[in-house]
Amino acid sequence: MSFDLLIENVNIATMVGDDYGVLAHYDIGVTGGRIIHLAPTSKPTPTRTWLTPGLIDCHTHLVYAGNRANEFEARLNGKTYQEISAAGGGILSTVAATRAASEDALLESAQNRLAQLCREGVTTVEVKSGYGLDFETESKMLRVAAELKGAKICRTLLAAHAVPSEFSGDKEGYVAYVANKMIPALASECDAVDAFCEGIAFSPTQTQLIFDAAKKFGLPVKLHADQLSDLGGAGLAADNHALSADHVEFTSEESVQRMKQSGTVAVLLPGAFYYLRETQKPPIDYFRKCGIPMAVATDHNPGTSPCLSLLLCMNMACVLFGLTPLEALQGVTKNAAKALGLEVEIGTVDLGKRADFALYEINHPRDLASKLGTNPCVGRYIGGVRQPD
Ligand code: DI6
Ligand code: FE
Repeated sequence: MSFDLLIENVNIATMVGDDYGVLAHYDIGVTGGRIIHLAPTSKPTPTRTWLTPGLIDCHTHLVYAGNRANEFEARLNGKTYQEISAAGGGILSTVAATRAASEDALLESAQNRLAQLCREGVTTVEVKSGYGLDFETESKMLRVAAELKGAKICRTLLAAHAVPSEFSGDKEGYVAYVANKMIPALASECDAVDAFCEGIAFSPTQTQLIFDAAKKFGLPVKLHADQLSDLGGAGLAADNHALSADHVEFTSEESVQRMKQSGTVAVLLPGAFYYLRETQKPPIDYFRKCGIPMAVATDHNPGTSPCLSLLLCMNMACVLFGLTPLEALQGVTKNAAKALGLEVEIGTVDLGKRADFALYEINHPRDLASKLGTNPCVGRYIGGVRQPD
């Protein structure tokens, strides 16, 4: 049998089933971008090369301009994230920089960040808008996301991220503008719609208006929910059949019950928890008890998680939130695929799936979450095509 690509004698963590799904000393064959052959190798020799599904970062804000190190410093001098935001810093300072930046400059900086993320074996990345908050800049951000090279990109419209200065004092007016103008005009440029449901951002009622508009265009929804307080965001997301509820530190058991009903994924963002020195942890035990799939993502953004290492976020999910290394790897493969609605295509190594995978020099896949600051990735394939290092 001949293939477009044949990799021989690797150990595979397929992530099929409830465990790593280990296939030791296997060959994997790809044709037409799909996995069509998985079989024990004919000449097994000792190997430390492991093949996993390509990693998926299912929550990032990768496109932006500016720098917020001043806020990191201000927080360590005693200010809170909410105080900085109320004083016009926070998201709005990145909005000003992003509006002012040229499309080329935005693309160059985002392309650089993407390259760093991918080095560790990432092959699919979700990228949100949300630092434009006007039609022109939101569409500029989505265009830049579409031009990124080196990974599969899923685009999310996050126009309801903050209230821009033009609508200062008129949150309702901005929500109406997003629902009636931005979502209709940008529906064909994105794969999903997100919002920030929080005291410093949008209320559950306003979030519902955004979701209603998204649904008119058949767009799936997701939500920044319960990051700093419990407004019932994850429950609201679940009631709207959201793909995911993200952050979820303050999520109540009642909301988790509603997530269970709808199959909504809990996306854990330990980088933001760490960077803001938060103390309220997501209800991991209750997620487990209810069988809620948990994903792990970087939430890369300039204000609350300027982190470009998904492997580090896996480690943080273990150390800070108590995930097991297996759960952390599920969180960046099959559960992250589900958070993007792509579980039929990617997230496991299985016959018929897209041939997106990563190669690592490790002893066992548990090593991926167990170490920090090292990068054992030695290869990356998208649709069976080897990606440049
Ligand atoms: N939560 C986050 O962690 C990012 N957005 C959000 O709603 C932070 C965005 C920022 O501070 O720039
Ligand atoms: Fe975020």
